[in-house]
Amino acid sequence: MADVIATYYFIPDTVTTPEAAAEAIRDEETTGTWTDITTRLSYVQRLDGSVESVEPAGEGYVTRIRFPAELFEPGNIPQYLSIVAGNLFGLSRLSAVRLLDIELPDVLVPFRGPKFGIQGIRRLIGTKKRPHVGTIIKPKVGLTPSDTAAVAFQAAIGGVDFIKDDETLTDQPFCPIAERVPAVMAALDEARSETGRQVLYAVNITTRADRIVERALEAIELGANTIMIDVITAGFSALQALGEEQAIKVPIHVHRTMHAAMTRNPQHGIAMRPIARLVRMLGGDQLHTGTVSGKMGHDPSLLVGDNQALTSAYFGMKPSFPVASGGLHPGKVYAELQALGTDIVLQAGGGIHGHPDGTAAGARAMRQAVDAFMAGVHVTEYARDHYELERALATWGTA
Ligand code: RUB
Ligand code: CA
Repeated sequence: MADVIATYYFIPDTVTTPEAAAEAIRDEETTGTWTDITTRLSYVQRLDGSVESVEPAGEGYVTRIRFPAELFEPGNIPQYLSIVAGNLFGLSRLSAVRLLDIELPDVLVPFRGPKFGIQGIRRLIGTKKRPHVGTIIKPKVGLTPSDTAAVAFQAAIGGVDFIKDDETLTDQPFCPIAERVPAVMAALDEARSETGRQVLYAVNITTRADRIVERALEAIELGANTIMIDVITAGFSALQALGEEQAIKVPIHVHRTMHAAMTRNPQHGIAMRPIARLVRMLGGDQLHTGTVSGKMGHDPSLLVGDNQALTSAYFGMKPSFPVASGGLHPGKVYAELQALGTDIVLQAGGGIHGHPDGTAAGARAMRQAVDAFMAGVHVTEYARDHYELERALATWGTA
């Protein structure tokens, strides 16, 4: 039976050799503890695992550790994480340790992946190649349902493909789902009768795990054509419940708020790549992975690989749509598409609703910036006869 391989970056403490530090991870996460134990009967040895390699890297080392597949309960993601991303983070023999990637054998991947994926979402919207443009309704909280719907209408007639709630808007009394979803969907129907274009609206159904499927089904009953989950705060099991629920027949948009507590320190924590793999396996159709030029800051070389974890061949699963979001505006579209390719959702909140001529003009400017890229025309050149784009570039520049 093939086993699990987890790759870690680590820095040992001053008195521990790199090999001993890697063995400490293996021992803690398999059959060992801090001292020899009398209850370690001989037949337990098959579950020991092994340190496959330890190589110098930067200020520390990279190790590949093999964990026997039998240690894992198939399909139980919390239990997988308690092994490959568990107690090891607190071991004092390592001054820093970061999970970089995880390889699973097929027996441990009894998951179906996204129901829609990139092609399924493209079919819903009616696109073939071009990047999708999305927006986050801003202000992120505070608007009433009818004002939320009014902003959604403007974004839709301006040409966005996708509209979403922000991560902190769920079902607060100032904008309850029961009123927000019908209001936004009616606005999008009205926009469709003007433009002929279907726009997706992802309502944030994040809630306690035991109620999340119920809330998703309620939102769909109210007309939602996409649902959104904050996967790190809600938990991977909550996403799994949504992904495996056959009655949910709409795409799942996955926001990753709180991820930076794990991903930001390059020497410690959990990299985005294993998070992306889990989200795809568990049914996320779209996932925020970051931008090369936005407000959150990412290493472009890692981001391309993270997006590939969503899109390259993986146990026959559909590819998930990577979402670039955070501080984007029309002047940044070229850099994003140049680095990340065109199978991407570009989202702009402030970069659409902050346009000096309002939301519809902001949406048009984003679409024009995408059209410029697809036509191979420089954005400043394209702006000469595209007024909304010209105004956006004059406001925010092209850096
Ligand atoms: C972006 C926004 C998203 C962030 C999250 O708004 O609301 O929550 O992109 O970051 P704006 P990430 O376009 O106004 O900056 O996508 O990196 O997880
Ligand atoms: Ca946000």
